[in-house]
Amino acid sequence: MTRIRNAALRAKIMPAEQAAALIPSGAAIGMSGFTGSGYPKSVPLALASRIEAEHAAGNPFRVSIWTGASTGPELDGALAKANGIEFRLPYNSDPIAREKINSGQMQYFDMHLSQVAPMAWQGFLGPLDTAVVEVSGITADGALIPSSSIGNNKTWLDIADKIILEVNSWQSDALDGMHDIYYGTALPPHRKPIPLVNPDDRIGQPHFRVDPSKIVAIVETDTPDRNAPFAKPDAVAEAIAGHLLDFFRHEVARGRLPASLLPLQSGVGNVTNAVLAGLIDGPFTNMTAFTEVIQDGMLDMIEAGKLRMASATAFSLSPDAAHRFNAEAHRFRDKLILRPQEISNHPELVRRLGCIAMNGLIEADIYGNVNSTHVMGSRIQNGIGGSGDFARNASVSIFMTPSTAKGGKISAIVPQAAHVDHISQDVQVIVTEQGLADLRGLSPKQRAEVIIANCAHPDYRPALQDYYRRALATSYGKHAPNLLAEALSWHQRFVETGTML
Ligand code: 0RQ
Repeated sequence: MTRIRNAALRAKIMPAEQAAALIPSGAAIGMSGFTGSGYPKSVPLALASRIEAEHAAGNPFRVSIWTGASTGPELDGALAKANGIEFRLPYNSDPIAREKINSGQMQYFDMHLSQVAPMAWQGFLGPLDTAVVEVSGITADGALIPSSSIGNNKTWLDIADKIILEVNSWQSDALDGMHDIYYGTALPPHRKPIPLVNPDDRIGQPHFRVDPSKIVAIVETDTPDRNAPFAKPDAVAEAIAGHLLDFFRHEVARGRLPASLLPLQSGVGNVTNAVLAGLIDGPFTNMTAFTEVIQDGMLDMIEAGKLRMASATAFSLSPDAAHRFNAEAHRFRDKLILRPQEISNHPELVRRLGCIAMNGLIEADIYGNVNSTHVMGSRIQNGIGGSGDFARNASVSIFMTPSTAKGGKISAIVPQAAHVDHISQDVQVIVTEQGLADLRGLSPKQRAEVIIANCAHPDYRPALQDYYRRALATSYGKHAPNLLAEALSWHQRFVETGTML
């Protein structure tokens, strides 16, 4: 049965090439997509081919791409390869786009994910020419049934001059009803409280409203989401998860966390997936998640009866889990809610619900300032994503990492972070496979001692202790002692020799 149940809109069905031809050079395009789910899979490829042809003919052609977060190779990869992206926001993890950004060929504005929609509405990002949005269907009265991510789609559909829809029949039709689109946000000075007090509250409607006169093209697809596989947790990930579970048990025993914990936010990646796997076997029950992405581990926790429900803006599943989910989506219908990212990541809601935030990091310094984004202070890895939305507002803000990177040549604990995304006030707990540092209530000097003792790798611990002792003796100030001429010397040594050792 067709997914496009509105007869007038069926008349707008066309091939992707014809739809891509409607996008002019220089356009800003608001695309759907969040961590490899729900991104358009056909129009961006057609646009990339068109750009390549224009470039071959000697004509300049580049566009700006705004999304929810990361997408898939058919979008970021193809357009970056075609040298077609002039400007990108708010998050990228595609390797080709990363290389273009780091070699200076693409502008990138990496930003808090909750702030994209309000900034777009305020006009700070400029006009939006076209929205290209994947949906899983269109109702008889012309409303749009969202896909496997929501991201910023509500905003793109509202503010774009014209709209191209991809209707993807690969997406489960049981997604219909899982979404909660809140239309009550306003700009200052007209903002009202967002009426969500529990992670499972529904405050909006299941479908996007859309002005049909703005829809210029509809493209039918039947293509899977990117769905990167997760590695099986290794010993390092399992050790990190073990320290964190001990911490949760301890906090529950002390009466500082309830037995069901607090709504969980979990970044993507193998370490966070290992933590979720650990929670299945742990003593905590009736848990909830108020997070950005629903990963394999959360589906497993629901099936194990440990997680009561999860609220997010997108799925981020391995191919196996996506297959399982698509076959049995109806079983998860009352346990999963997908929301716009300005709601899933809203600081007001994260603070009200008291989330437990668990995110990865690139490096932390001995005072607990965290760099999530820039390798050696200048090469972007991905972006800050939602980590800042959650870290500052969570009731427990946890950052996790292996204690070394690149086979031991880089220490994740350094004298001074070469770039700071999360200041020490937003970093309450740091965990590596070596151990856990609970930094709450500690001064900078107290923090330095526990971070070095508990989190640093033994190969780097003596050098960190030596640096700290000398800084304490001779630093200009003794509040957060540093040796200015030496603080970034570990990074410089890596750049020059390929190792911090
Ligand atoms: O590089 O893939 O080339 O080997 O960074 O590192 O250890 O696999 O860990 O996948 O959890 O990523 C901070 C990047 C960690 C991620 C970061 C290199 C390492 C590897 C990945 P390779 P790991 P993870 C929810 C919240 C910001 C956004 C966020 C991130 C690669 O967690 O992007 O939190 N966070 N969003 O080798 C040099 C170091 C390094 C290093 C790691 N110190 N120096 N390279 N790497 N540490 C999700 C969203 O917002 C959508």
